[in-house]
Amino acid sequence: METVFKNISKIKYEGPKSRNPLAFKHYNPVEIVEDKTLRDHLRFSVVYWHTFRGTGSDPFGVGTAIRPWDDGSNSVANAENRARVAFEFIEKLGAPFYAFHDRDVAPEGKTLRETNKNLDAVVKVLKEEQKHTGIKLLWGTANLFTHPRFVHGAATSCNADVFAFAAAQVKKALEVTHELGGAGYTFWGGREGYSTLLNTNMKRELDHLARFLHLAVDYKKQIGFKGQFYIEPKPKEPTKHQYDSDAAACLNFLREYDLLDDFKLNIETNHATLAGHTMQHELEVAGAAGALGSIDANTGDELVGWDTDQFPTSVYLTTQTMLAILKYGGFTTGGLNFDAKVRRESFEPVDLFHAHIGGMDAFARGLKIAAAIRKDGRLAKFVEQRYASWDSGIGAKIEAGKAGLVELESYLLKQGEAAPNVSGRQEFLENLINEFI
Ligand code: XLS
Ligand code: NI
Ligand code: NI
Repeated sequence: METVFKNISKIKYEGPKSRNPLAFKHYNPVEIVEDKTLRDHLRFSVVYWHTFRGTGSDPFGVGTAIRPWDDGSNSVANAENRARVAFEFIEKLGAPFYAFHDRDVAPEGKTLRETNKNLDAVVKVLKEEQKHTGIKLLWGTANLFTHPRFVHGAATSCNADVFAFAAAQVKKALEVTHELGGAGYTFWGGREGYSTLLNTNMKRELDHLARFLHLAVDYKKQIGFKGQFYIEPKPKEPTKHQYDSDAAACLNFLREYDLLDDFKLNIETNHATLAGHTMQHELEVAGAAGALGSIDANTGDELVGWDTDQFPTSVYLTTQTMLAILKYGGFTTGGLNFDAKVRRESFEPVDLFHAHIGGMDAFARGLKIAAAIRKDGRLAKFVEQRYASWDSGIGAKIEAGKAGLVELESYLLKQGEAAPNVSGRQEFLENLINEFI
């Protein structure tokens, strides 16, 4: 089947000298870095929601995107056709994975039963397309935020029926993800948060959210779904305060409710910056807790303080991201999922290719640069030496739990003063990184 993108052939690697906008300059999927192919390191994934359902609408204007294959209707036939087009796109791009919400791929019906039937029809097409293209599902998820029933949230709604509806929806989404061999399943909080505390019982809402996730874990085991569960932190939008506001908040919540063993985090770049953190920070918090699962790769605008979901193009950012990923042993179930959308002004289908090619090339460069920094070893050595006082003597004793306050006091009484500090050398290290970029 070849229809929509007939003027675009499979995107090939042509090397850094190529001037072909529809070729990779840096992403050579079979190239080996640190004993693994780029394809296996980066595990690129295309998102269904932005790339095949995004219209380019914003609060001030209607959609602008030209998508000749989409008849604009809510019919199942249109959804099935769209799914075939999506796979044609992903295959030509050469991304090994995709991700979707239940409602991206199939229209909502009048009743839950009808909605599930619509989903089954499209899942049949997805399954066929996965089979003949070899493209796999990175993760599935349920849209628990668009429909007006979710106005007060889903798992944290004040309306118990809405909790039940969301639970039924997740049940179905888990079955479908399982059927499609998904490597994971993501819970992004949607409207799990509040607009005002005046009408909110926060404790009760958090208890309900935990109950909801426990139900999902139970059902996952019941159906034998082996994929990884993720929570995706985000601090605001759509609600004023989202409960899963950042990696630390998510980890604390998971720990408090005894869910830590069953979840990892899916860290999104633009969510990290909205939370007032860097991506590097969020990856480090997740990684240090052994919970770094997957990445929603995008970027925000430096001047617009909102979730603009732009394609990542900064090599500095991708280098930092890949340094963290390599440090924590690389992706296992996760990958680099482009939760990003083309700008409203980029309304032609070919823009979808430019956007993804750019993101993939930026990450290929980030990976190669990160690997070179690691091979060089100076950065790691610097950090190691910075903590040398902990490797022996009093430091080693403290770390081993063998020194109490009494001993520390007598140590210092003998020393008289702490050993002198050494410069943190931030500028030196920044220059070092730039040697490789
Ligand atoms: C929204 C989130 C969402 C999740 C999937 O900001 O990024 O797209 O990734 O529900
Ligand atoms: Ni996301
Ligand atoms: Ni987002």
